[in-house]
Amino acid sequence: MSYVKEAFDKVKLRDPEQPEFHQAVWEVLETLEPVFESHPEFKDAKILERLTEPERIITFRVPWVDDKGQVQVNRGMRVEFNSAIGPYKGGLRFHPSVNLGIIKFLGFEQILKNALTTRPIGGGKGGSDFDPKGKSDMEVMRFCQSFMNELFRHIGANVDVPAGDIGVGGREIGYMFGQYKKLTRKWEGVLTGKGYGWGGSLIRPEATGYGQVYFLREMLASKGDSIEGKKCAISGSGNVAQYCAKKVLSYGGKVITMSDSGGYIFDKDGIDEDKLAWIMDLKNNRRGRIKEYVSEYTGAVYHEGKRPWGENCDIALPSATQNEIEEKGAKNLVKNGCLAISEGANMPTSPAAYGILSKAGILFGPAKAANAGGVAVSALEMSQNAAFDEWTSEKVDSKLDKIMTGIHQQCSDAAEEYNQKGDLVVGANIAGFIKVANAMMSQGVV
Ligand code: NDP
Ligand code: 2IT
Repeated sequence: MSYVKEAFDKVKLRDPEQPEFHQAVWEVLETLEPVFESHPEFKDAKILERLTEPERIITFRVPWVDDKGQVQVNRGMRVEFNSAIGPYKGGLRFHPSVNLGIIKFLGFEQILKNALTTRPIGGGKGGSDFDPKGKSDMEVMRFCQSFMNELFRHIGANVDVPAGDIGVGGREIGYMFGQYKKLTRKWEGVLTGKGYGWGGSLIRPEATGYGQVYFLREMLASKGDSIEGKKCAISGSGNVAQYCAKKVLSYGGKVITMSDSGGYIFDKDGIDEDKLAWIMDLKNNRRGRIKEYVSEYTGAVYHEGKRPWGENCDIALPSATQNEIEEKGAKNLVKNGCLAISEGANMPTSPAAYGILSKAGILFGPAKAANAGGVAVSALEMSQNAAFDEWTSEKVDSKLDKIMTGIHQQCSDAAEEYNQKGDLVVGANIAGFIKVANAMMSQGVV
């Protein structure tokens, strides 16, 4: 049996009930065999075995009182996965589906993603099975404060720096930051994605979606093509999807779909700047459902319980959640002549779907490269906080653009070096892995 398969079997055996974690690990390990041929020292140092076992896992009870005076109990967790190249860094997800396997998959992805950003940040992830949907602002505040009442012991500006993910945006980061400050008496860059004016970086809200589209631009440019005039199917309508749509529009692309967990909207005339502003108000302020779009824009159609991949599009931009492109969706995308996919969500493409897309030769930007813009600007926020400085949007955006262009280059170069030219999945895995493995080699067995 090959070394990577053996290492993977051990991972499965140790935690058999974590399918998403297994999927994330295997998607990486299956591409690393050639690295161990040229670097046998990584095998001797058990880098894989160490990389797949978190340095530390913290789980805790989060009790809080709802608006009716009832006591509620959720579970909180933080997986401090790998600190070889910097403090643990990665988001917090609040969603009823959250469990340890999901947080471990996200934390594992984050290690390699963060390495690709070229910033000194290690990998971590956390969250809770708390569902912010339908909760009042005061309920969300009480939950966030209770969550931080335990988490504050484990984090710090140079230790572990959480941020947002599904269900955690500016509002939640604000409440958690306030509680951290009250408990520790420290104003420090312990969370990123803070509000502008109290330590938040300009362009952080935009960064993941913008970065996803900069990565797409680079993939298309490598084939002499561009975004202009392309029909883009976007899933999700949260933070990543919104700014992905905005950047597509600025490059002259046409956005034909957006979605939420209820279904998707198709607008044949395109979702333009004004319609997007309406969606952003719906989602960020009124906290409504995407189906309300068709009452406002009557030319559009709502498809209940469906995902947008059956629509005829040139480009697919999955920006909602894991495994949202499955076999059927992938077959439809191929059939309809889709040219490129840039992943905004983490692990949105199932392994079977990826097999179909890759066989068809569709340009594919994997999440750990294509969505790294968010965490990259988080690292820029940490730099600004550490220096008590504030940069202009132009400065942050231009750094983001350079980082994304650089990540595309790193992935292309690594794929070529390992004789798999053009395979950005292989390139992202190898480039990220080698950086972390070298750091681990230098630091001894810890
Ligand atoms: P938000 O909470 O802002 O938005 C999430 C969107 O995805 C919503 O439209 C939501 O619909 C939809 N969604 C969530 N879960 C499901 C589900 N199970 N099935 C269908 N739709 C679902 O989160 P973000 O935009 O921040 O995150 C989106 C994705 O991007 C995630 O995979 C996240 O890990 C990834 N990501 C986020 C980064 C960031 O900086 N925020 C950085 C890099 C990656 P509904 O409102 O109905 O739940
Ligand atoms: O998946 C991700 O990269 C994020 N949710 C952002 C993490 C961060 O620390 O900004």
